[in-house]
Amino acid sequence: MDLTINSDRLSGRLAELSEIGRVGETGVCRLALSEEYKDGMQLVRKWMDEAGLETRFDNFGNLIGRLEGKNQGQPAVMLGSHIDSQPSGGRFDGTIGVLGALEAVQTMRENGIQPEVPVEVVSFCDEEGHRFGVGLFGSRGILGSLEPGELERADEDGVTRREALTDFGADPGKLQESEYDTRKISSYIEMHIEQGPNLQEQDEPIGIVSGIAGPRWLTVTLTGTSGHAGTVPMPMRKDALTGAAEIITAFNSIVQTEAGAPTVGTVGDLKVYPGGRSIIPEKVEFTIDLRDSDLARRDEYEQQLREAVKDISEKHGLRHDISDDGGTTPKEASREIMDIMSEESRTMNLTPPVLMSGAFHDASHMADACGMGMIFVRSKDGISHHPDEYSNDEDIAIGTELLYKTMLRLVERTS
Ligand code: HGY
Ligand code: MN
Ligand code: MN
Repeated sequence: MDLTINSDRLSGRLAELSEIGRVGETGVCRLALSEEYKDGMQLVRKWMDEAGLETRFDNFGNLIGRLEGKNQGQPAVMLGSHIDSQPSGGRFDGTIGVLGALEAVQTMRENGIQPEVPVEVVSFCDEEGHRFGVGLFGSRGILGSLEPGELERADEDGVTRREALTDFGADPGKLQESEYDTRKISSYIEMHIEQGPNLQEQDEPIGIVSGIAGPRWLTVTLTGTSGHAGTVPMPMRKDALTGAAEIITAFNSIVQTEAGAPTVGTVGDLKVYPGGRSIIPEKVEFTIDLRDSDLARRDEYEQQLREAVKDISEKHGLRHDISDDGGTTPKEASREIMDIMSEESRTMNLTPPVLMSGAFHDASHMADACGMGMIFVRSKDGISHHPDEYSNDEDIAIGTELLYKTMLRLVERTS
């Protein structure tokens, strides 16, 4: 395919960024605001500077590169994603969106095209939410959508987000200075790996996203009575882990109530206290990740889960607590941006399939501020959040070419 973007430069940068925080041959651990994250952001900033963007870090730990348009003061077209990763993540999740966005803007400049309106490339801080337990921090931050107490959330070493932001060089006392007047953003587009099997099954390099499922995050804590595993008779036990096991099995059934629905439920982390082969578990803490494209169905399933926690806890004589870790509601992509992506795809002799995103993205929150569009790039075997995550250079280049063409259509219009 004839490409306008420089695919060698793009794949070279992706390979170089993948070395920062590399784990094993192909994995990445670049947790938000970690040293690896800082190194990665500095490298991306260097490339943004080389591309002629005006760069800055904001107080949420976001990196923003800006190119002025012919018409000062016009709302900007924003392109972005993230370079923070899961602890045993892959090297494509988020990074292709940041580097693809930079490649699109750099190509526009190198072709002597000055946009009518400003363009911003953003590498959002802590999309994944692993280190402090809640994600989409940087994109929620610029929109003024943080929950109370988020800066006090601590990682497993007890370092708070506030301390980590300060170490990063941000000023968590001045977050408001980094918030956007959303009238200053006209649209947001993001390229991301699909992280699912659909494009591979349809043998398509890219897809156009119609919407993003909304995750609901909870933490369930069950407390019973510890005791000697050899001496406490079964009828007398208040075993927190037995209760947790029953609740998790119930949750797994609840989310599969409606055959064919895209609802998914995951318990990804579970801690047992005090822990030990010969000790009856006193306390268990586990995470809930419940996602759906239909908010009413998700709310119904959440209610059923809450009832199951209550009933099963009573059955086992356990105290229970369910803490709210937030999430997002399901979001729709802009029809107008989807149509532009389809039109531009046809100039590339492509007809990308339209599909939902089960994964959330920074686009989930940007959709609250402006028209949002996403381009998916094929994931090998649908693997993600794993070192075996893989997308090939050619598919990434095709996705970036469409991102470039879509951006050109959006930046030529003044509002
Ligand atoms: O979990 C997610 O959906 C995202 O990839 N962090
Ligand atoms: Mn991601
Ligand atoms: Mn991810």
